[in-house]
Amino acid sequence: MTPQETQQDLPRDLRIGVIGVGRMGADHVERITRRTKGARVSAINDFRRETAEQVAASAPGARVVDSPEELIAADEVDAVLITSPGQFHRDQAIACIDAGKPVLCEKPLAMNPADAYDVVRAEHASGQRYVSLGFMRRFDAEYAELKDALEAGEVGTPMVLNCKHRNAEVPPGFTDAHMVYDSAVHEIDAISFFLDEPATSVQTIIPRSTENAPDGLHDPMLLLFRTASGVVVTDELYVNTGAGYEVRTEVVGSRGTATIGLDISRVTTQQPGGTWGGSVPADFRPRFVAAYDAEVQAWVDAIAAGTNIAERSATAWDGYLAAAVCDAAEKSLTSQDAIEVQLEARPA
Ligand code: ISE
Repeated sequence: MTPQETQQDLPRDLRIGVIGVGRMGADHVERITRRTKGARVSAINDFRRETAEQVAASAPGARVVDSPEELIAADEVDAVLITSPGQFHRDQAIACIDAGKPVLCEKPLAMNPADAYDVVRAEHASGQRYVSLGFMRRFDAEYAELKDALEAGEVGTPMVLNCKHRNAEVPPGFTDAHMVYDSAVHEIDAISFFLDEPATSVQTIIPRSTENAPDGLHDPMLLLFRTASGVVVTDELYVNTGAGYEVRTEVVGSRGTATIGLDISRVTTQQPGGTWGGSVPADFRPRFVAAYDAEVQAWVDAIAAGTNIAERSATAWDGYLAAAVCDAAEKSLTSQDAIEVQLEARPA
């Protein structure tokens, strides 16, 4: 065998183009460059060119390109990771489908159900599966364990799901719509993931707000969901605690309960004065780093295996379901009434 033939037979790294390298995108570039096997970053785009150049400097071989369209079309891009703001996801995901390139799109798939449904239809019309959606919690070890326990019937029939989602702080400009489409969207997907059925109605309940919240933000906020089989889900969202990042899920079943996110290992009970304390992660990146790593690796492996979408990954349809539930939650913000989720038919 000549050296040339050996070279050709070696599996080539998947060349990933990353659109949007703010906080999350830069994190993904670092992950792909240092920890993901069988992949490298080949192109980067950000509307702030200087940011793109800074991040590209840390990824050997990555070229900065001028626009998302140019990145998606580039020959040296085999697959695309979208981490731009949510309002651009529809067009960028559809451009990837049109270019025949697998795409991992960060959540949300879109900022309204109509846009999300457009992505579902475009993928369906292409006759291929291209779109993975970045609901990384599906790849978290505790989430996976709870899912397996539910499937094995360990707590019997689920009746109630209690969720908590607390951030130390959120970026400037965060609105009630972001609380729904950016934060609660994770629990909305978790409902489908854990229960194998989406929420069919949602009611928003607004208590008095924290003084840490910027003017006009309803923080905290409670969401009450129902599913077709009769499960009730509560979600307490509080995104300006000033403390740390806490994500908990408790399932109340007919034969027992199961809780994840307690982080007992971090809790100390022997502090002076008998206080019960401990520490929580600063934000979602340290808390879910292993989940993000596993999600991106599973995506790269699925593309290498020719399936494009990892088995546990959320799909465009999951993104559409989440957007439809977010839409009902947003409508409920004004009236605080329970709003039914409106769904289009799933393309057959
Ligand atoms: C953020 O965008 C995320 O996706 C985090 O996982 C979530 O916890 C946070 O609330 C969002 O703002």
